[in-house]
Amino acid sequence: MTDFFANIPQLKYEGPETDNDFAYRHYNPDEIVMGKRMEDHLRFAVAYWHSFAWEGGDPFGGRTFDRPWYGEGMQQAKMKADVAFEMFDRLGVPFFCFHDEDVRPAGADFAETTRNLEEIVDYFGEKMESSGTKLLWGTANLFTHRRFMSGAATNPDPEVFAWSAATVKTCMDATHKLGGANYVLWGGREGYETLLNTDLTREAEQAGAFLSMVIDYKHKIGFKGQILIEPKPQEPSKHQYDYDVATIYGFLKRFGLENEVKLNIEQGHAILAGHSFEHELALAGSLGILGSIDMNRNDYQSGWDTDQFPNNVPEVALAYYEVLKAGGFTTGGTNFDAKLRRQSLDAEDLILGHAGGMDVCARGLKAAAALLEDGGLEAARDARYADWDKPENKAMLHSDLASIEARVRDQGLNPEPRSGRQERLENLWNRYL
Ligand code: XUL
Ligand code: CO
Repeated sequence: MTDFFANIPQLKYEGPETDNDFAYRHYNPDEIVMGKRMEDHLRFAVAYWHSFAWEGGDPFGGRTFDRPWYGEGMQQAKMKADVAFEMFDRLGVPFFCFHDEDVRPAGADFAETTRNLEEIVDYFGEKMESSGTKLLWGTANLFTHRRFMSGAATNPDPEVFAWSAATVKTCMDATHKLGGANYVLWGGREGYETLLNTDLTREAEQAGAFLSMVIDYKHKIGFKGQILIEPKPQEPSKHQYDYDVATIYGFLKRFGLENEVKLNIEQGHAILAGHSFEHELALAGSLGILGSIDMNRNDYQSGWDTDQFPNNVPEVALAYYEVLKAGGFTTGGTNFDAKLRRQSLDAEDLILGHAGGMDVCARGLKAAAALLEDGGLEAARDARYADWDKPENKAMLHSDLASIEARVRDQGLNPEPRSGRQERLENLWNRYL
């Protein structure tokens, strides 16, 4: 036991009327929503990097946090793990997620770095066993070290490709050993700073080959988890190849991998791509590649990936509506890819950031479920397209322009516009928020 969270109790559901800051007002793990426990719908995970590895820096200033585990040794890495698992327990979150870089010190060479990772994986294994906390996903950090400055799989230097492939193998081994439900690939520097020095054709071929090897390795080791790609349009690179859901789907089709890979969709990344979160989720749902979500929010004025905890119930409700409509999470879940503001220095800030985010998600989920159960939105949508179910209209999709022209003439078609009823549907939504 560390004393980092001393004086902070384990959080329980106390209902909306409680005045206890260290309690849930809406997140009630056992409450049944659409036939399933709330905990099993939301599948919350803590992101190790933001809560335990990030030091509060921004582009203009360094560390603001002061944590007893900061440093480069294995001792520090283990203390960090002790505190992390204490937080999972205080919050009652069922899952966590990590990059290799978040959890182990780098060694002098690849072999030592891998040994450090394996030692921490064993340490995690014991803690997961005794606490019941599970791994939502593992991933490799292929973006922080200077060797990745020109990309990982898409690097012009084949030795960096090799280093990256070897690193992903070790991180897949770690994830597999810990029973991870998914493995994530976020292409932080898979993109470019300038087209003047970039060969798009080669870089796409390298990325396709890399992903194929990841999938082959998954099958070779019998990893049953889902491989997920996380879209983001830019930052750190000026342009990232995994721009958004549609772009990744095109990439997967190009390399014949669309049945092997799903997506981990992040709120803030959707906004950076010029979409809404619900747009990205709806599109992934319709393409059958909605896997998991990174929940957070961006500051809409700054234009950066600010990774704040969610605090906007209507937005979150729209997102969970799409998740529920797609059938809910199977291997996926709600990972808080969210960090404190750099002035939030205290241990309790970490707890309260997550607790507030969990309550916001719980409210969003309940609103989404209520609207889905109401059925009004889906009924209105079905009614809008109902004429397409008539045989003569359905047949048109397999017809040809000349036959359709003949039909328009013969039947004297002259379509009358009909209302899209947007305000009525917005009012319907509002009843559930
Ligand atoms: C970066 C980001 C990553 C991925 C995992 O914007 O979202 O933390 O979630 O590498
Ligand atoms: Co993310």
